[in-house]
Amino acid sequence: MTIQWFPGHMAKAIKKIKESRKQFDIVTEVLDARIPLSSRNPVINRIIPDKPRLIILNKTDIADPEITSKWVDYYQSQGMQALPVSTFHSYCARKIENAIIKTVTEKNIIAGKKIKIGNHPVKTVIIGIPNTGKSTIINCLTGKRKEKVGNKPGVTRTQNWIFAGKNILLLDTPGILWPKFEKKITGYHLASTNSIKEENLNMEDIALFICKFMMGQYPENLMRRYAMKNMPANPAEVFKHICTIRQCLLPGNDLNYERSYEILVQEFRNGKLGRISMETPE
Ligand SMILES: Nc1nc2c(ncn2[C@@H]2O[C@H](COP(=O)(O)OP(=O)(O)OP(=O)(O)O)[C@@H](O)[C@H]2O)c(=O)[nH]1
Ligand SMILES: [Mg+2]
Repeated sequence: MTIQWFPGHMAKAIKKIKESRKQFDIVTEVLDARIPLSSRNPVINRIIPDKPRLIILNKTDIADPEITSKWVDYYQSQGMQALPVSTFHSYCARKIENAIIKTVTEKNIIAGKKIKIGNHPVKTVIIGIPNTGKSTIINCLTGKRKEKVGNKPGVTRTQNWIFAGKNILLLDTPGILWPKFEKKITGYHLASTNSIKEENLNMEDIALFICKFMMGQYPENLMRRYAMKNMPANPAEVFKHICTIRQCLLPGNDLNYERSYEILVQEFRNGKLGRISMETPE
């Protein structure tokens, strides 16, 4: 199955970001730390190629810590500031605030311009694919619950400027994807981590993808979560086992495989299977 999701509101959001790009000093790009390549939207580079960039790797609380630190090195080696965070940690706001100021001052020194933080606020757009935590980050920075957040893609629909203290102005934007994923696996990664609207997905297909990935890369986590003494020979056996231990039954006591697919996908997305990263830098 080929996965793709590019509704009209994303095309509109891209147009609006393009129109307002002169207004921001830097771009703060929020990635999902579990999939730092697949969650990077190539359109962003195309529409705002020339602004200093801060890469935030969010949701590190559910990503593999060793792999996350490799991703930080990877992006820094490409001349970008990369910051691993979890919005669930109390120091998140301070860390991001400092990184925004550092990005703008460092880049302005390089460009030979003088910048005095405090004279005028640093303006940054908070940009990224759906559901990476952009609005949650803005709420952390402002200390308010002003921006609507939700554990599904496509929550933010409008673009708003919001003050975070005196020094920083933030523009919240809707999550944006792009018209065609070059690699099929990108769609699977985005679907696994909940950045594609569910009505565009086949749950069995995604569950199978996650199951095979876990069997290959994190077998102990899968066995631990579902109390399996040995790894079953194939995904079908894993789902049968989940049905049995979670009592997923249909009337007449047939196994409810659909339910087991939902269980695996939801628990993977919520970090119940442990701290998992789906992509590693080459
Ligand atoms: N585990 C984990 N979940 C997070 C973190 N930050 C945000 N979330 C959750 O991710 C979900 C999406 O958060 P939002 O802030 O609405 O994401 P968004 O990027 O604004 O999403 P759109 O507006 O749909 O593009 C919510 O359920 C948040 O609670 C984090 O650091 N760790
Ligand atoms: Mg949002």
